[in-house]
Amino acid sequence: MSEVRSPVESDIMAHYSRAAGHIGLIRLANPPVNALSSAVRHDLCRALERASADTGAKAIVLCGENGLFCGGADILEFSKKTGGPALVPLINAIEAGEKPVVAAIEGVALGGGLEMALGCHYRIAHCQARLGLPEVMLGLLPGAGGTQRLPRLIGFPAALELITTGRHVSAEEALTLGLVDQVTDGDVQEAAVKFAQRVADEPLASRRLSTWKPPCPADLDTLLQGALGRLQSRARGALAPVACVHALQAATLPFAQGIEKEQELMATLFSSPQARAMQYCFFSQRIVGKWSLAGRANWKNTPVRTVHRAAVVGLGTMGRGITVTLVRAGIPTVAMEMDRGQLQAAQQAVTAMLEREATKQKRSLDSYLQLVQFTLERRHLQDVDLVIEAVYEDLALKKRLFSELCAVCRPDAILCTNTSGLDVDVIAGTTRRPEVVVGMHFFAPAHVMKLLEVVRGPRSSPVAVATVVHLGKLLGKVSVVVGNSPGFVGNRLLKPYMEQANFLLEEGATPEQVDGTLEEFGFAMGIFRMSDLSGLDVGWRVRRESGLTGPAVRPEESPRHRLGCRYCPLADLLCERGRLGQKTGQGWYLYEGPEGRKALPDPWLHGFLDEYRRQHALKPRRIDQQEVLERCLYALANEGFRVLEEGVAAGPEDIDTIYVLGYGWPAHMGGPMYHVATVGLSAVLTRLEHFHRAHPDVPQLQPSALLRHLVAQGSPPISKWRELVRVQRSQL
Ligand code: 3H9
Repeated sequence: MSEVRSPVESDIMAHYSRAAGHIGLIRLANPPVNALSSAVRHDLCRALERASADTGAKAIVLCGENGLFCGGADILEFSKKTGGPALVPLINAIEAGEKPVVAAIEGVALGGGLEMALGCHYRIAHCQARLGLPEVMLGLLPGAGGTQRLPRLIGFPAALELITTGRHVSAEEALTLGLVDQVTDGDVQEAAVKFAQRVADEPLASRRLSTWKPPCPADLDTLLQGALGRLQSRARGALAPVACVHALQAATLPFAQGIEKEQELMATLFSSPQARAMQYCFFSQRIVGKWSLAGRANWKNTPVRTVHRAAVVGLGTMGRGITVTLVRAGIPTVAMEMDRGQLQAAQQAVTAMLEREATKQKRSLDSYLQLVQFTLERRHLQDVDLVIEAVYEDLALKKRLFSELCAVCRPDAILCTNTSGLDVDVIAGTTRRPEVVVGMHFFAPAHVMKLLEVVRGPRSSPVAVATVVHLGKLLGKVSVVVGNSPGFVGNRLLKPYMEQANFLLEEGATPEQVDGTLEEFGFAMGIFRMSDLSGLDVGWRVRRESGLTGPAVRPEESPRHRLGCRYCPLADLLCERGRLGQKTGQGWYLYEGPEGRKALPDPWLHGFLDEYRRQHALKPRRIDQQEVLERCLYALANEGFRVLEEGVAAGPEDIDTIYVLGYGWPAHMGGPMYHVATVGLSAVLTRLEHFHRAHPDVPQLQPSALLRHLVAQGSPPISKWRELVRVQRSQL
């Protein structure tokens, strides 16, 4: 062992001690999640040696401190060169030991943590514990024997599902699957010690999973081939899910050969750019939680109010999803509508959604329904701690509602508006208490999507922001605190991206070509299919309200220019013809009918584009995939730099989290800012300069000052941008 470790007891990260009744106890101590860092692995080896040499100990319990078993390998060490014993032989040594080892699982056993538990001879879990092999979410596979031991223990179909999705399972489900031997609602260490006493003299041979013959169902080949086919089309270019299936396939081989294959596949993934991107996403989602406001208020020093009771006002699609999300998190909720018919429809829809949730969670529907009160009456808002307004996206309507909310709610109640881009401060200005008003931009479907943009108005109080961020976490969301700029961060960046896509149509591309390129890049959906899904009328209304189209436009104005800048009226023309997307069965694509899902190329649209180009004397040209990607994605990222310059987002991690969790950007490509950092800032600047020269009437293609500044600084790594931007802004 090359590493020299301090002998101070408090530094030791795997303590050995003796528990009652001749049981040795090894306790991992590496807060916050007892990750298996090189130091932990080193100390665990020593602890195991002590335990096996301790003649007074007949069996061993392995547990973790801080109410948590183990969160897996130390992800922070993946980018460093570290020493310490490797995990695979360490787990093999636990399994091969002569004394039974019982894993006492509380909190979580994830990744390498669960793989270590699979190397133990028995597993006891606390009823609240969660278990899983989430490596695929980090661009990896379970590379410490997980792909070989798990199918031996729970069978191929279940192992395949858990490993390729990275899903966490509850202790109860783990028991049903045979992943754990016992579940307790008491002290898990005590239960494990008792269990260890019971099994201390039992023969161990049959408890070593590596010696088990994998149960090979007759249809295994079909199962694995089917999974490969599905994943290849769904993974959108991600390597890890496919590698997981190949590693599982190797579990039909003798254990040692299977491990060899697992290691080989892991080595390829480990050094891949995709794994780096996904690990960046993991840490970004944690960094965004560390928000700070102008002044000194931040996530650490700001108190959070407990939301004992919440309300949702407006029960359209978003309001219903938000209600389900609150109820699912156990928060008593008043669900309010203004119209009796709407209320009844919403009650039915919410009940049906909760019924599905109850079945999934194996809970009674009543346990959910008793948390929700449907009402038409404002007085029911009097005692709530927080209201989420989710009415139609109409500023006048929202302003009216907020002045009423201010009159009816408690003075300290936090008033939130679910808006995708309206001015939160204007809404706050209609109340006597603008400090309690915060924006909460949920993404549809609100009970599914993990992203929440928390919009801090200039007058929002730190406590209100902190409370909403905390509520987001309780709802299972990743909250990103953003500034109050039109479209906030997500929708603001969407504008130049969409504009470029539209300009490309004018210049000769088709929606299929643009979408195909973006989907090949890894987007869940190309921009035109996405517009069809959300409805073309949404943007049309915004453009009419802002005078870009509609009666406010002077007849002498060129249809392709507004305020001196290039403008593409194609989407407006489709809307004028009633082509609003999926809802009308026609948009950028053709659908089987209204509400149809399958986007088909539309010969009418191709003819319409030809005619439009003829009318405007636009000579179509061949546009290659690289231009589609560069124009769309660099314009988007360029706006991202502007958002950073203005302090609307605190760092590139915020923008990337928003795009990965809310806009279908592939996690294995990190996010728009990560993407341009990977391509190279100087190369991106050169391309933007080139495109701006070619299209001088498109300001979004003009490279932002921050991009130029970063290039002038020698293109520092993305991990440094946050601090650079903060320092630069503090000097303004
Ligand atoms: C693996 O095991 C590979 C093996 O198969 C093979 C190896 C050969 N490492 O999320 P939180 C930090 S791959 C390092 O806010 P929560 C996290 O960054 C690993 N750090 O708390 C944060 O730091 P900070 C497979 C980690 O209560 C702090 O802990 N395992 C790790 O909401 C708190 O995290 C996984 O993928 C780690 N493994 O959720 C599990 N985990 O305070 C990944 C966390 O500085 N972890 N941190 O911001 C999680 O899913 C969640 O963190 C967990 C706790 C559920 C554990």
